[in-house]
Amino acid sequence: MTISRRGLITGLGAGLTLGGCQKILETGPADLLATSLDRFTMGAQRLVTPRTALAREYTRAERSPDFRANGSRTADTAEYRQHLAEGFATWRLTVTGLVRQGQSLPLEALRQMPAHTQITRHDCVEGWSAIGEWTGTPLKLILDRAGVLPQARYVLFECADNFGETPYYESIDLIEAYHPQTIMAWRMNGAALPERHGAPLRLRVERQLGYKHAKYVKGIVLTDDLARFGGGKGGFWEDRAGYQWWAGI
Ligand SMILES: Nc1nc2c(c(=O)[nH]1)N[C@H]1C(S)=C(S)[C@@H](COP(=O)(O)O)O[C@H]1N2
Ligand SMILES: [Mo]
Repeated sequence: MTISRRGLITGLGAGLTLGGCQKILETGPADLLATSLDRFTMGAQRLVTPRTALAREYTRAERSPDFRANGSRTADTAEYRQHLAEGFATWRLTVTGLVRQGQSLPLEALRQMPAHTQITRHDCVEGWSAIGEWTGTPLKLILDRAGVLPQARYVLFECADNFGETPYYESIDLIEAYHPQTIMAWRMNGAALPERHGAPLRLRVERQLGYKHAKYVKGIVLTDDLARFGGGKGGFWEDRAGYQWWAGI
């Protein structure tokens, strides 16, 4: 005799249904329990869906012919000028803080890791948008290489530019950091990342507003406390102008 998979499943289903009916007849609270479990699942799903959803992606033909540069258009320090002149040959991205193994990664090491390309729309709070193609290393791969410690809650990006008096910086939480469209980009529209767009490396965190997309990133810090950095609000514009730390779009 052969028992088909379908037969097994049907049989199992019937048994469960019968069991369920009996249970409800015998004890009312089982039904109540099932309903509240459903409600719980739905609530959890509503909370989770917007965090895991992908940002819309576009076609190459939809790319903006002129992608505006905003904020710093260079990192105006002697150190940065030197790196720019050398084609960033000795430049390093450091990964420090709550990690198992601190990293000091040359651009070449990042380029040798699996890369991801995405064509997305950048939205600045100042009221302009632009569509661009970005290629880079998924932040997740960089974090995995360093080994994020369980106490870590935020990923903080230290930039090479001073905007006004203080260095630009930004931070995101770990859900945003592990999202597949969160990359450290080193190419834009098929060419090396231009100076005004954050060469040699900038964050693309596609479901967040423009100011979260830190340019000229030289350091990544894993932390459990944003209050220790800058003005304590997790980012340059958050400190200075009260912009929302959570800038989801
Ligand atoms: N290091 C650094 N990153 C930055 C800024 C900046 O001034 N310095 N400006 C932010 C703002 S407000 C926006 S809209 C985008 C602009 O990126 P783009 O110049 O590539 O258009 O970068 C963000 N990241
Ligand atoms: Mo912006």
